[in-house]
Amino acid sequence: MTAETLAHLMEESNRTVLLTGAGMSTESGIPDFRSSTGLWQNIDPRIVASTESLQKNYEHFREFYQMRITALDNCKPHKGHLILADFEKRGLVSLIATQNVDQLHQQAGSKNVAELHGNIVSIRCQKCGKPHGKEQFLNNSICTYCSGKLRPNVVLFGETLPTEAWDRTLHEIHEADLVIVIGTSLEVYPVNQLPSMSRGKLVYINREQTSTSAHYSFDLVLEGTAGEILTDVHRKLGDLKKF
Ligand code: BV8
Repeated sequence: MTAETLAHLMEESNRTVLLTGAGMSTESGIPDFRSSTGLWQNIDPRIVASTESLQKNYEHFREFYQMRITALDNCKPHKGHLILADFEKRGLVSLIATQNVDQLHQQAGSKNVAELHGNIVSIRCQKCGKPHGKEQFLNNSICTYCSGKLRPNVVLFGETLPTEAWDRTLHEIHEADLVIVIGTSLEVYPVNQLPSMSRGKLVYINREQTSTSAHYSFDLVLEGTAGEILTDVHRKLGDLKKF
């Protein structure tokens, strides 16, 4: 019933925006942050993923991101990512605003992706901002130009979000008549303000119930994994649109 309901909502919508989080990537082998198997169960994000850690704890910071960047080499988009790219191709999705830093949406073929928290696959110098290669970060190099510290282009706790991605997302959410939130606990500000900015229908897809769904008045909540739910919706759309 609920997958079919979502298929109908998507078919009727003129502009659908997706908001994804780490739960969209766990089926690709990338751990999330706050579920029982999440990264923050054993690591304090303030020690490894904040502006303070970059300044005062650089070795810890660098080790944490070297581990995450290396782990990405064995991860690829799963069926759910490929289905979202197919939805975009068929004009059913206009933007994916993601908190994910792994670029799996783009690897799956999605073109309109706003990286609200940046990514860990590109590197820059913290001091002069010049781009550097991933290998230079992985082998503990310093900036070629100013000897500054190298860091991934990820938005750390305490950093502002990229203006272009944020503004584009705000505009799209404002115009959307359907916003589908997939695999995020909505704990992180300011992304967690986005669903309440939607004037359209609001749908939540998550593996488990979180306190979140109580906060937001979702029109529809689908409990289960992104992969299985998106597969069901894709099948139902096929029945509807004969595509
Ligand atoms: C800013 C980069 C202002 C790191 C990330 C006190 C109160 C409120 C706010 C604050 C506060 N103190 C500080 C703040 C602000 C802070 C913040 O919100 N902190 C929170 C945590 C308390 N925010 C910031 O600092 C932001 N910047 O506010 O700037 C400013 C203004 C002027 C000048 C300077 C600054 C920056 C936030 C960005 C931080 N960076 N990532 C990295 O990734 O390495 S956040 C990090 O959390 C990731 O990006 C991640 O994507 C994001 C959100 O997490 P989720 O994606 O939701 O993941 P989570 O594990 O939580 O949930 C996944 C869900 O999926 C689970 O429910 C799980 O059950 C489900 N799931 C799992 N598998 C599946 C599934 N569902 C379906 N299918 C599955 N297969």
